[in-house]
Amino acid sequence: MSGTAAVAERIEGLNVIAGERRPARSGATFESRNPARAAEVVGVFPRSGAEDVEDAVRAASAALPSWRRTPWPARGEIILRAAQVLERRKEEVARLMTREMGKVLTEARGDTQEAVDMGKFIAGEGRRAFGETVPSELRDKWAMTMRQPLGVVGCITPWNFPVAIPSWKIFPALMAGNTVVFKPAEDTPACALAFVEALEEAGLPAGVVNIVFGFGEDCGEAVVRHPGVRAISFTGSAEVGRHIAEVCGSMLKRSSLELGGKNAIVVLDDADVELAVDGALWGAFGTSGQRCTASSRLVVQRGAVAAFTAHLTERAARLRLGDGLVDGVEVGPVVNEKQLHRVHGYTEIGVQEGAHLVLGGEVAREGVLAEGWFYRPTIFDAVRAGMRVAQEEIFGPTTVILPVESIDEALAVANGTRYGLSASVYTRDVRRAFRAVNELEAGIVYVNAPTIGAEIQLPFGGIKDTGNGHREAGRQALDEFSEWKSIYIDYSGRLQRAQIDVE
Ligand code: UN1
Repeated sequence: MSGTAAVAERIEGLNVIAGERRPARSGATFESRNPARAAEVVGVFPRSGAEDVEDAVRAASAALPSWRRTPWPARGEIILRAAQVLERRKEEVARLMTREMGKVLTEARGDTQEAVDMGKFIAGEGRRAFGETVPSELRDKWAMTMRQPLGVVGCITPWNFPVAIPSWKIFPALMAGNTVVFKPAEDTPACALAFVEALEEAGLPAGVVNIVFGFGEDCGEAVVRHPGVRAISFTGSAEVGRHIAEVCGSMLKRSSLELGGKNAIVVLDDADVELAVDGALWGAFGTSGQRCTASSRLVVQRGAVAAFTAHLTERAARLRLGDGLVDGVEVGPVVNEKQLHRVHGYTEIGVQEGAHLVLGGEVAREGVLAEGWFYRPTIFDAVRAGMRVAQEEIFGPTTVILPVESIDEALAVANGTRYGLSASVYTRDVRRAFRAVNELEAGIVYVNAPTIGAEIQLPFGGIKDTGNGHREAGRQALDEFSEWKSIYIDYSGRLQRAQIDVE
């Protein structure tokens, strides 16, 4: 692989509505830029408004009757083919992703692979999608269930996993027989278009997935408020999620929300400290810390804290920053200038709160790094549980070390946030491991591995303010996008009254 990023073409993206390429009705556009070289425009996309969303919902509604009648296995075949297209185009999609949102190429390949995995996995539901058949209390009567689609669903996705997260939502939505209006993050429109192109190439009928590019306030909001959209699946900030839940609640519309995290790695004093350092390094600084699952808190028992902090700091200081397309680069930029300011703002907050800055804490400006939005891997130690840097989601390459005395204190500190997505424990003691697994308040728990790295065959999601009780991925993904229908078939030829004519 060559060491430098080739100058690539600029994409002229358009909405995909009813299978047609369309600009925004207003003619407005916006640019997507490469965060490693802010001057480079990756593409220009329509800045859609409510009228474009109206067109997209209309197209999705028109496509619904035929798509929901398409047999489940036939829908599954199309999803499987889309996964195969992404697999074939993996390198191209990954390079586009690195250019568009900055994660290093190996991670961009992983993101694309996660979508391939999701497609292959959920396509199999085309020949399962089990319902129940249960006994009836009456003679010559059957009782059973089947899944039914919701209708038109809105999928609103973030920039940090710009192919994987759309796949978690759109593949299962389609599998269950829904049609989709897709509003991807304004930072990653090109990746979203690549995902939709894979579906098109796989033979998805026109109008079944419609993509409207644009911003949350004028485009996302219109999707959420549209009465023709029966459900919203959203991944993003807690603030926006709360707003979506309120709007959907007032409209009696389903919303499934995957929001913030402040995920803790607990390192107990009997842990393999080197293994824990490996995990913390990957969990905190992978994707420049821009994962909902990032290991943004490191809760370390007193006996391990000196060695852990020293080794982690030494290793993090050596991480190579740069353009993720360049061989050997380990940490890419943050996604945009606003995030860069936000991350630095939290460094200032931590310093003011009296946390001890042991590494980083500044924008990286030397050489070509000055052309992009790079922030140095940042570590605070001697952090107390109540500090804002220990409570609020920073979504950047910043992690905090919280020293604790005992496993009781470790679990209390780990559980002491509003979020509950992912958590991990490092220990060699099976009793302590199982206790932590049982008591950590999180939707996902790891033992001797960091808080990132969920696989698509298990459900993904969190408790407390991380969400509103839904799960993505796994077989549970279908629950988000389907209703149960209960069916009674009486073949007795006479009126039988439930609860009354029983024997
Ligand atoms: C996210 O950050 O929103 O478990 C998704 C992980 C990835 C997915 C992260 N498989 O870290």
